[in-house]
Amino acid sequence: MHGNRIVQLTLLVLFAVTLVFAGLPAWGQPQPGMMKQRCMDHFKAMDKDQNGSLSLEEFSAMPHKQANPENLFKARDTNTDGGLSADEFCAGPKK
Ligand SMILES: [Ca+2]
Ligand SMILES: [Ca+2]
Repeated sequence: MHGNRIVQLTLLVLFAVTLVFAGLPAWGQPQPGMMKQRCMDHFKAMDKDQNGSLSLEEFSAMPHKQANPENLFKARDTNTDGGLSADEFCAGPKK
C-alpha cells in the first residue's frame, strides 16, 4: 500500500531525528563526569602496582614535557605523603 510506505518513512525519519537529538549533548562540550573518568583511566594505567597510589617512580614513567617530573609530582601531592591518590592526580597542581 502506498499510504503504508509513507507512514513507515515518517516513522523512520522521526526515529532518526530522535537519535540525533538524543546524541547531540554527548557530542557537545565534554561532561564533567567524562573528564574525571578519563583521568581515572589515565591514573589506573600509570599505577603499575595497582595500589591506588602513584609513586614518584610511577609518575615519572609518564613522558613529561617538563624536564623535572619531581616538581610536578610534589605540586600534586597535596597531603605530602609521597604518593599521588587518584583525587590528587586528577585535581592537578595545587595553587
Ligand atoms: Ca602505585
Ligand atoms: Ca598524596
